[in-house]
Amino acid sequence: MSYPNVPPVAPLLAASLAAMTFIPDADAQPDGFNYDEALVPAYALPDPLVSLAGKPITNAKAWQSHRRAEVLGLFEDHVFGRTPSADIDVQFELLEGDDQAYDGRATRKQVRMHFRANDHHVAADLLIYLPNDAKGPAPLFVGLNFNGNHTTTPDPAVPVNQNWMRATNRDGVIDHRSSEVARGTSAKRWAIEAAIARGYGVATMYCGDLDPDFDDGFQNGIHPLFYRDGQTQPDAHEWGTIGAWVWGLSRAMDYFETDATIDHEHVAVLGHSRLGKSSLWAGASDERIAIIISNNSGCGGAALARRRFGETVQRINTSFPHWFNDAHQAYNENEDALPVDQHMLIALMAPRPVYIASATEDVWADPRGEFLAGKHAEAVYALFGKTGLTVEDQPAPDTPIGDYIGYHLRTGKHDVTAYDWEQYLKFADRHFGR
Ligand code: GTR
Repeated sequence: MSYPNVPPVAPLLAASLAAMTFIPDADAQPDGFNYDEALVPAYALPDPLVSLAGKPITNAKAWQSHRRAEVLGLFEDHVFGRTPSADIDVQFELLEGDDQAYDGRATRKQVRMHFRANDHHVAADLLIYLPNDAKGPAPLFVGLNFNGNHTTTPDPAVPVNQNWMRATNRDGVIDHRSSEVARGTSAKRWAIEAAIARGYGVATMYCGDLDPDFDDGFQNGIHPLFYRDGQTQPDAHEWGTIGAWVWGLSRAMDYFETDATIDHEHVAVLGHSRLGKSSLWAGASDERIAIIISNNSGCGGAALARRRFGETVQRINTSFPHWFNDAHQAYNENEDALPVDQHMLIALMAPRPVYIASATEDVWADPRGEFLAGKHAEAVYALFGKTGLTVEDQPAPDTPIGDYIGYHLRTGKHDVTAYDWEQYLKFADRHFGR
């Protein structure tokens, strides 16, 4: 696979300078943003239960047959972008498999997904572990990863991903290219052994296989596969990078449907931070996903945009102009004009179970705004006779709550921890009847 517009490999000197000055994206709580609850502006949220024509939506049938599509369309047009329709040839190639992974407790499969159109070819590798003591097809957690499949596990059979990496000059990545040193560096974020022990499979894929996480005008990754004759970049309402990542998750869902060892009706999608925004968008756009988990997803994810607490729409569109569609730029410092807010993204999961997780030190992501998005989505769950969070106020740290909308505020930083996974496993056990 080759990416024509990947930035050139920088000289070593520049690399070591960058290493000294590198500030992790997600740990920053930049100055000039509001972190004071008392300074949150007054705002009015759009009502998920009033149609564009002004009609009240009073039952599940009206939501499912009409209003849901309207809300989904608003997120497509104004936030994440529309996925163009195009004829893409998709093929799955089993690269290898081994039933002795994790000391014989799991079976590993590595599946290469090939995407071809317009003389372009892009491949994305799906790494799957399934429990060996499963009584039948295994339910599964699937999630995108930030730095390559080889970083999610110490398993030496997973090849080092050769594609461009956003993070650089740390954790075995030099000049945006990974190495053997990176193996297992994100393993703490992937509770593969805990999941296997409880009868779940885990599947993951590197988001940069689908679209490298930088703003190159959409010349690399899967976007060019979808261009019409003469088109050189997505139209204003078409998708950005998050849309491409989510398209890849749906192709993974297609694969699961072909694999008899996977219970494709019991798949939970999980994502952290930008990949948590992606797991929510995946759950909204692909109703085959049975449980949706947003870990510290923040602005553009679970956090209400109108609160302008921590990261704002303008800031995210400036730092990451490629994540959303071009039309989303119109809402920079103009959140009140958005025809949606993120409670409506949560509502698009209904009636499926959704879990929103925050962390006490992750104020950039607005933990309270993440909770409130769940709160304001409850009205849609109620149409289905389902209870949501079950509480009125944001719970104390480390107190998981919720029925169909799960929530916790973990003590600590912007991260995915064993504690977070423990709550997701319990939530899945409960909703999958295990
Ligand atoms: C930050 C960004 C957040 C979040 C985070 C991450 O820089 O502002 O919205 O997406 O990166 O993905 O780690």
